[in-house]
Amino acid sequence: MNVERIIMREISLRLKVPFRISSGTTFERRILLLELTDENGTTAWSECVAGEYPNYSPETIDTAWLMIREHAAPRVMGRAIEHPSDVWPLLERDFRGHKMAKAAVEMGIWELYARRQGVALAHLIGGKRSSVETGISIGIQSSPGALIEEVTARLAEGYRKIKVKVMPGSDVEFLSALRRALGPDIPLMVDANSAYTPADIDRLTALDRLGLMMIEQPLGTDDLLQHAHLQKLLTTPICLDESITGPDRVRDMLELGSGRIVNIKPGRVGGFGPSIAIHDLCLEAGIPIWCGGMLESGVGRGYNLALASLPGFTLPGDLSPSARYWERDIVTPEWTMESDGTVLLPLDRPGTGVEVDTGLVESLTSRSEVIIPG
Ligand code: OSB
Ligand code: MG
Repeated sequence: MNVERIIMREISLRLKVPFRISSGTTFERRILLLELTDENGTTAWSECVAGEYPNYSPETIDTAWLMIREHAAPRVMGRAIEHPSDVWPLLERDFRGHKMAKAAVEMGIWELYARRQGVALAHLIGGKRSSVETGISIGIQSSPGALIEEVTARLAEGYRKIKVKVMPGSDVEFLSALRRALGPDIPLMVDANSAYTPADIDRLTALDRLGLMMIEQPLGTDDLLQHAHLQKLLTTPICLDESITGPDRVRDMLELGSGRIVNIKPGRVGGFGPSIAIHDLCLEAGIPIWCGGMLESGVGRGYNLALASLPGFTLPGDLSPSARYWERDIVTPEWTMESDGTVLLPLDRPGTGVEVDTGLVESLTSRSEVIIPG
């Protein structure tokens, strides 16, 4: 296979409801899409998950745009690619960081390969499931009452896991009220996006008493050692998100005891190659995993859903249907959720199984650029 052209586009998509996490609020997503074409004219779309601001990761859509154009795309274009699993090593050699930029290119090549073979992306990577269990990630709310109302509505829709964003001041009081209102059995977890430090131990031990499924990324990205100290003090499993930038960080986590659950986001770790490596490591080590999200459009969502079909993904992912985010998604059909909180994988169709609404994308495009080999 030979990638002969990549078109980069930036589109803008307004969220139905602003999404607030400890480090900032997103109203509108600026999304970087790639359209890859091979020597036969087969095309595939992929999405870069880098955000508007460097508050989750050092990467932004603007750094990713530059790195894809100048480094990631030129490395893989105009050369024979035997198999998509060859792309991750190619992008890692003497090329540090920029995992989200690399992932957009790497994952696009998996999709392109699946489409030219006429197989489902989930099947290509060894997925075994035909549907995946879905949870929802709920942004920081204005009051405990508002949170209770929101969670009640979402449980009624069928979601299998409720993740609530927290930060100091919007945490213990909110979650205690939620537990009192909805009882000890609802599948509840929190995500701090690094909002705490070891000095917040009292808040963290208060959260520990609420019977949560896990506490996601309480401390800083680079604080694997501090997470290990914290995990020893807590009964609740720590789940790492930002800290896991690749398989090596999972090995560190295992050796140090920094956490007991891993959130895999293929965009964060550099694509499907490293995601599958992390999946295999965790399966071997008995570490439960689930697939996280980055408020993707239906394009990126298709990749996350395919990945979550691998056998190690035993916990519900942040894989909500299109209508949770957008008035109108850019794919057809849109992603929908069954009343039992599962999303069905369109395994009878090639690739992710959805098609991009190119007319809609064109109308949302604010800039585009064509990359050709050479
Ligand atoms: O930490 O998981 C996170 C969104 C943007 C940045 C970071 C995170 C999130 C989410 C949203 O939690 C999950 C989703 O896509 O629904
Ligand atoms: Mg997270």
